[in-house]
Amino acid sequence: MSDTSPIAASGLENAPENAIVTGKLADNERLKGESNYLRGTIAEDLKDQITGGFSADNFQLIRFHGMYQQDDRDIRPERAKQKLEPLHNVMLRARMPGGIITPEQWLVIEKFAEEHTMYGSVRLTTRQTFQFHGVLKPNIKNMHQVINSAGIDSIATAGDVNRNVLCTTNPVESELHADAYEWSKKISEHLLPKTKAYAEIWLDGEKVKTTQEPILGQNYLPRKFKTTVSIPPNNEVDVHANDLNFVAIAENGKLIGWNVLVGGGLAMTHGDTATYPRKADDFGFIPLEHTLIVAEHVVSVQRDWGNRVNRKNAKTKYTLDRVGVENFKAEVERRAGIEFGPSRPYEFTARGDRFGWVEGFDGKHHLTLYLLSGRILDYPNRPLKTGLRKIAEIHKGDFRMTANQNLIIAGIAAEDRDAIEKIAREHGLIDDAMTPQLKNSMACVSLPTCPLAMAEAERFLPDLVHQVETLLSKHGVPDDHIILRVVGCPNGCGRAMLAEVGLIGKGPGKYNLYLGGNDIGTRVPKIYRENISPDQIIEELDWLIGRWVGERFEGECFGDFVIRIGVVEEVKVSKTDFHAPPKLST
Ligand code: SRM
Ligand code: SF4
Repeated sequence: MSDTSPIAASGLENAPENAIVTGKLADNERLKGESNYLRGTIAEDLKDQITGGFSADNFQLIRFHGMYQQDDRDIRPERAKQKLEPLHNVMLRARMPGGIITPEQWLVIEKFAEEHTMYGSVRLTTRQTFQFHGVLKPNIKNMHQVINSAGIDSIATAGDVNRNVLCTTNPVESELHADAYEWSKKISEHLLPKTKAYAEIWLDGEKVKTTQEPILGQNYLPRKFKTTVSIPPNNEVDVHANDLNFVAIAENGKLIGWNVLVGGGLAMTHGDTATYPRKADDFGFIPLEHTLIVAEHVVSVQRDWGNRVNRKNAKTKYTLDRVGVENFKAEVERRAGIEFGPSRPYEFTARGDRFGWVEGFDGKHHLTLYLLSGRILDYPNRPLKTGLRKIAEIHKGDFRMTANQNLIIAGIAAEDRDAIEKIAREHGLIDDAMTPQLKNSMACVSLPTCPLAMAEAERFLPDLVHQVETLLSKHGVPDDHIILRVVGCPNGCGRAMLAEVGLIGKGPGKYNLYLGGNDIGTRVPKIYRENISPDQIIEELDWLIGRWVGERFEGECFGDFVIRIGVVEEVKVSKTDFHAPPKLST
């Protein structure tokens, strides 16, 4: 493989001139290409007990198997002082399309977390799955075998592939949810890598030579790729954070097809204006029978036209901005042999979880629990993990993880409601003192496990929310809320770049403050203050909330208000507006 030529061997005949970025390929391209379909030397590395880590390329390759090598940053300096290598361990992220898990599976993962991880927690993520943090090398293979025996795997939850497919969780609306969930599983299966490397390495599966990856290609995708299935009016999955979105269109309560939205994504790099959060574009309507072929060819066009030279500009959102939305769409149509129809009308009106009890279309009951940052542990006076274990022991329905890091105990018979609510209350899983503000606040993991964190997020959130609650009370609106999200760095894992108030870590104790997203997740916010401390954040929010309460129109959300009064300008087209300096008013 030449390091200056494009990887794509096909799909070039109709490509616009700038479809292929030439130049020295990113090193990840070499390591994927040489990996023998994601095997590398992981199996050999696993036997090396001299180090707790993975060497060279395997450090990256284990991601395709759903793991990241980490170490606890709180204890890193102390270990360095003692001349010890960092306490290497892995974080595992499971594959769970639509976030549904049975009580039996829950008991298995909870037991593993308790007995074999450094932190003992099960961490629900913003993409409807769970993570174990702190699994030491001798336990890794066992971990895969344990979760696999419960029917769970971690294939392609990280790396340059299609990740866990999200699906609107709340099962109350109609049969639409059941249908949408089935599609999320089909899409996930269809786009999975076909290599048997996972089974071979972790499950002692038969060695089967892989000869091709028909959809992803030998070098897999240029970068991570994310897909959702959503059911309006709920935008809980935050479609604009994702490369590919199937928005359900129904007639007479029956799912008939999708509007397909392509090219969303939230990450950026501080100081690099060639990177920015971007909303997805609406390609139009397709009937159900075109779902898999369209998914396949949005992926294949991105596979062939995505930037393999610069990983910071490699996601689908940048490919669209480089080649043009119409060119990308036309190529998907040509390869899939379909035409997108005109978009069908739909509306998002919410994206929060519906906390507490709701009754479903089938007469079953569902209980949505708020779990601060999705971290399930036994805290003093709030033994959340024990509570969920007790619920799992008697629950006959399922558990559904939401894209807001929360959990729905779903499918409860009327006669079991009281018993489950009693356990939830006794273990702090339901607490009537939780405010709407708390329930609409979210943070990414950040320190101590995330190697990319620049500032605290999950550990900063409780104090921050408490202060915002105090401001709302001070201004006389204790039951109102603002969509508030904090992330420890501009990668944006807690989706701050779709929040009304988004905080992005800049350095220890310092954040950039973004304002002007909306409450339904259809607008990217813009920077308002740079590099400020928690006290300065509260000072700014104090006067802004005061004005919002005093001057807002009826029902006007905070994000709409700050744009209307000119605190920040609206981001309409990310590429040009997001980094543009504010226009000076004359
Ligand atoms: Fe993320 C990398 C955690 C959702 C954008 N993300 C990471 C890593 C693995 C750090 C690393 O590369 O070593 C973090 C591990 C922290 C830890 O200790 O657990 C991490 N991301 C998370 C989770 C757990 C945050 C959470 O609090 O729930 C989410 C797991 C999702 C999942 O289950 O698959 C998570 N990450 C997201 C999202 C939100 C979403 O997808 O809805 C985004 C923004 C959307 C997007 O992709 O644009 C996101 N994570 C990133 C990026 C930037 C990607 C880019 O386009 O440049 C990175 C860094 C990277 O890939 O180089 C990253
Ligand atoms: Fe880590 Fe940054 Fe993602 Fe937070 S946003 S989990 S700090 S990569």
